[in-house]
Amino acid sequence: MTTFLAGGTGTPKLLAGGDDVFDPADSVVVGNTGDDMELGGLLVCPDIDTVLFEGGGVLDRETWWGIEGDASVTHDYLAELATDAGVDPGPRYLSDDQQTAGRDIARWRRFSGASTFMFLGDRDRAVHTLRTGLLDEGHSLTEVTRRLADAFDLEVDLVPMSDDPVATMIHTPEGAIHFQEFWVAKGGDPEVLDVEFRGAEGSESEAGAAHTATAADAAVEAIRNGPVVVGPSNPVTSIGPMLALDGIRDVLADATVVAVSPFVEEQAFSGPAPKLMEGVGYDPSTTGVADAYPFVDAFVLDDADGTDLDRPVVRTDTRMDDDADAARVARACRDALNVADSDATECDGEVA
Ligand code: FO1
Repeated sequence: MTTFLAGGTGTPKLLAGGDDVFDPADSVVVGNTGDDMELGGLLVCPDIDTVLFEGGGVLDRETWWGIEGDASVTHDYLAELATDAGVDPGPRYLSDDQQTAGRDIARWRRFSGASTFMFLGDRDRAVHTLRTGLLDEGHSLTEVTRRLADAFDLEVDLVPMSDDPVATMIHTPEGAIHFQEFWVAKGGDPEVLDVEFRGAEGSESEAGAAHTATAADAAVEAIRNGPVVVGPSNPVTSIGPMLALDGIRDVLADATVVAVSPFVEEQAFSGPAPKLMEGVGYDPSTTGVADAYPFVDAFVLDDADGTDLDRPVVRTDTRMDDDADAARVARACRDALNVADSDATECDGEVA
């Protein structure tokens, strides 16, 4: 069995092309839920859904979120009505009292349904409606995610990192904002002073939580049964929320883990990783990734990445533009797992 830690687009891309290397039927994917938000009463889980939709063959592969060719009837009409009603598209946070009232899992990331700053396609919205309905009936996010995975005929076992709320909050000079406001509404522009995983142990607002978030049992068990592959996801907001959970950090320390750097030395492939890493005090580079991942036993780096690390390295071309690229990176991950297991020192060169 292999366990993947997934968030953003890095690990989902690796999974999509790596199915000949890592048998999906023998893989567990632990999804980040720090990006999740409640919009108009619906729980949206972007990082879970990217894996769900990709595995179900319906992912919009232009954006790596949402459903390909999804209709936008509801979104368009809502935006039109809101404009006519003079309603700003938002993000429109509910009041502080409402942030911690109602369903627990949506704490600290509740936006009113009048917010149209995020696009929700019609079929995508149906997924959130079903998910939220089942949660309200008393099922855990793990149970609901597995039910949705059945509906999409997923081969992998997809589980969330936690059944409790953990909200990724970006601290900026203007105050703390939810990750989706930082990324979607503000295009990743604000200065990042810090990143908080609200609800996890040690977070600023932990005292206001119903209880401190714990890792989902299924996630802990999957990591314990590893080995574990961390794809080239953003270490801060895609993987960081998982590392903020004691249960996950503890089992990762004992597991065989390999990670793909999302950098080529100081150059990130895409997204806000450099700014976020600097914001939390890591060098925005492969060196910083290694510092953020003390539990990793071997790394996969790009051929052009000459970073000297204190752990074994396998090199390949880590750019993933298509499934063939992803298959190559998956093979390098498999080789890195072998290197980690055999405790070799360094294995350079193109991976077969
Ligand atoms: N990203 C955008 O840039 N704009 C959007 O309107 C948007 C809507 C959206 C709706 C559902 C969903 O699951 C994801 C969505 N995303 C959107 C992607 C998302 O903001 C991030 O890319 C992830 O949270 C990072 O993994």
